[in-house]
Amino acid sequence: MKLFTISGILLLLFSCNATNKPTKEEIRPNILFIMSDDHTTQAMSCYGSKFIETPNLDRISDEGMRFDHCYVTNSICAPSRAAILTGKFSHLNGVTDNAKIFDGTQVTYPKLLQKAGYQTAVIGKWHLGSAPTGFDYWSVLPGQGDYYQPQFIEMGDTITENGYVTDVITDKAIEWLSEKTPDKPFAMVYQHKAPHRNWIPATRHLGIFEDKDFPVPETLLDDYQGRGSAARQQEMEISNHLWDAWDLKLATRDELEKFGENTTLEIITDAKQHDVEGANKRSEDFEKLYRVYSRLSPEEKDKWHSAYAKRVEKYKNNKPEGNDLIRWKYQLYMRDYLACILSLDENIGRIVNYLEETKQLENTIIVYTSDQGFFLGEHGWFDKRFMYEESYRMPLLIRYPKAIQPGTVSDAFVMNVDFAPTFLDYANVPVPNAMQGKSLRPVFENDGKKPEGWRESTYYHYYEFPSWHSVKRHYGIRTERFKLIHFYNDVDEWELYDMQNDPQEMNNIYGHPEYQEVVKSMKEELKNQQELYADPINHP
Ligand code: SGN
Ligand code: CA
Repeated sequence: MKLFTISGILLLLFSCNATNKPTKEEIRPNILFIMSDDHTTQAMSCYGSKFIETPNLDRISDEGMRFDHCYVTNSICAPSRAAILTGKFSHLNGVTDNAKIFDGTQVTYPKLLQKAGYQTAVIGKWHLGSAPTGFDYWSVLPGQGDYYQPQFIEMGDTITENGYVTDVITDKAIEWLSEKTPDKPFAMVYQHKAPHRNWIPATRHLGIFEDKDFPVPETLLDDYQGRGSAARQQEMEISNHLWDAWDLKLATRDELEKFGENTTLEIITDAKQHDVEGANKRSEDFEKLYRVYSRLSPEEKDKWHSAYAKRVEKYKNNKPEGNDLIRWKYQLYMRDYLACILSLDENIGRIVNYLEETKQLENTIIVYTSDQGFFLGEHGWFDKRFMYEESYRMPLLIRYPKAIQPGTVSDAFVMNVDFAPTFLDYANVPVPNAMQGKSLRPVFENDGKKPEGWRESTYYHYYEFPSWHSVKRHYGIRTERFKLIHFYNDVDEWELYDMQNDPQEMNNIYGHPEYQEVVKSMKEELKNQQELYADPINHP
């Protein structure tokens, strides 16, 4: 019988007074977990972005706590999501890479909350291969999902909605919030597709940054001297690995229409005469873009072409060369990526306002994060995967005035596996021993400062190789001062960075005689972390 589980008994003890009704103080908080896909701190004004204003995210930060050292355990989508749900590292939850299917019979925080009487829902991106478990209601995008006219799998049925994905996910989230019962607390997992590749903004933001030039990162033209083969051999360079049509939207209306009518494009037949491989890639590039383009309504197509006309014209008639081409591609990439952030921020404003209007704001823990960080041209890259800071660090904002001093900033080292224990802790549900993260309560209670006895390092392990973007397998630790990384599998290379003197991670100091002692103690700490998290990997 459910009531006689340990959590049930504890709940009865904690949540009832003599009249069997919870007192005001005993009311458990709602949890709104907001996660976007590939949104990095460099594109949030509360983290000092040089590129964009995000007023609605800033509000969560101003009224809550901003974490400056929140790290992902494995910088890629499905693994991060599985770690968040289970509170465990990839080797224990089974989702080491995006191709793995999440075993939904595992213990997750939504399941435990559901058992403890919470109403639970997941809306938006899911990307875990199996159907969601532990949710009273679920409506999720299949796989990566689509930006326009997105399909959802809603409680097992496939449906298509009209509109732009970020707006639609929010409409659905608000609808669920308005229909749930007021008698029980809720935990809603509200997850965006944006700003994931191929970075398509809402029609109202298409072209909004076309005349703007964003500051160029110092390391855009990085030549990877001072790093190892992993940095040199990846395939995520703005210069070489962005696709002209798919990523940069460099295709005319005529080309797209002909492609749709199965007319062979001249640019492809011409290319075939001297470069068959290049022509095939071009064809694949059009195919990918056409698949999303064909979802647009005629009005959306008009808006699309007027937004991109200028860049397409330049591409056809006045295409830059050499490093100018890299700088131009960087601008095109940034214009689309950042325009996706505008609707993301607007929609987060909508949901927070909804909670405020319905007087649920003060009793709701609001979390904003992203499944990992992302490169915005640093080291010449887009995408993530590496343990280098831009992709390793996650944004994390938490608003909960009952426990968190507004406007606080935390320098404590936290990880995505800490989220589940935190939610369970505040919901008065015992945290299972098997969860590897820690509740952030002591950090909140210490106004963000590192609490006594808090962890000194974060542990990381990335597995998806060989695969997309060719980032080699690696694991490592980060402490306040240093980062140690071991690339393994097809190589055996170590890297050490001094995060204080070399925050951009340009100089691998592993092997420098003056750092021998540091290496020794970092390896010791790495071993401790691997034992602590039971990651059985052997390293020399
Ligand atoms: C797609 C993207 C990749 C991206 C992965 C994983 N290619 O495969 O660039 O790294 O998703 O992203 S695309 O051409 O299909 O857009 S993740 O966020 O889901 O892990
Ligand atoms: Ca992602």
